Amino acid sequence: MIKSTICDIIGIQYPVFQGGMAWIADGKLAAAVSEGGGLGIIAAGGADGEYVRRQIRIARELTQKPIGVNIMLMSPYAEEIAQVVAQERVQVVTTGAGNPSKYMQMWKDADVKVIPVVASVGMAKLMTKLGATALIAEGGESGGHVGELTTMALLPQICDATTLPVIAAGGIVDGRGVAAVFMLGACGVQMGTRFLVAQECGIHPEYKKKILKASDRCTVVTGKRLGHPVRSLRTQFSRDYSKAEYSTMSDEELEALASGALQMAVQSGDSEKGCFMAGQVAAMVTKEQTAAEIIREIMDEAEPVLRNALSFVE
Ligand code: TUI
Repeated sequence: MIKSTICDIIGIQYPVFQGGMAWIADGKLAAAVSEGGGLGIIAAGGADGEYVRRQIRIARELTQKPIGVNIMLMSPYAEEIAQVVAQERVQVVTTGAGNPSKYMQMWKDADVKVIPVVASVGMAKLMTKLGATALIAEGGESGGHVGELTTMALLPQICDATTLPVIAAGGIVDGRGVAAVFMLGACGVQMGTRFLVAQECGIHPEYKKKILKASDRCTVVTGKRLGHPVRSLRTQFSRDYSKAEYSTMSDEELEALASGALQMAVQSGDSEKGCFMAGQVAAMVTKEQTAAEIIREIMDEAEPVLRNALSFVE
């Protein structure tokens, strides 16, 4: 049985977070992950505060265990969602794609544990100073909005820069990944791509099919020109978008091409116009399982890998 400090801090059984995937991670998925012993996280994505409040209540109908909310800080609704999180006294808030400094005091006053995603050492130091509970170090292997550094390079640097517990994200899909990031100093993992095919994940079946059929080089990063690099599956959409990025198309037109593309993938599975966000490990996701089975399986796999690590020591 693998346990770590983050389990005691949050009150969860296994040190596994489900990534806050925009338009995907709803109250139902989050509740299934929390019931399975991990931390289920509702993604606010580009939705408003009332959507998030509804999802929190849906999750709470399904589980009494701790849940989290992820706020994508580039969202125009970030401020109202930050308040919903405090009002609803959600146990954990995670943040992404920005700097959550201005909300930290409000969350701490409401007893909400703050676990920001950091993609740089500078942000890790700032969040430590401002009283975060833990940090998520997310490498660019992940799906969705990506930072520059890989998990292998970022994680030990974040661990050296903070006294807080660090959860690793980006490129983790099985027990080997869990064991590897524990060796680099993490005390927990966050996975997104693996949970895309959880039975409780309500994305369009075509999205799940694409993940299950993915191969090693099937993801690509687009969006660098506008400063929001996003990793997604190679599809007609990603090819069209890449082409447009290197054309004379205006930034506004480019923005319009991407807007709504993730929702299109999630809700209609449309590979012409949809952006199917996924991490580099998509090829290693080979079967649909319940969230609880996914968590148990990776934990069961990690244990012998960690035990065997000693065999390398004379
Ligand atoms: O946020 C994510 N992943 C996401 S958000 C998202 S929704 C979206 N839709 C369209 C365009 C863009 C996004 C899809 N995937 N991951 C967490 C993450 N946070 N990765 C990197 C960062 C990050 C980056 C910069 C965190 C902090 C940061 O600080 C910036 C600063 O102000 O210094």
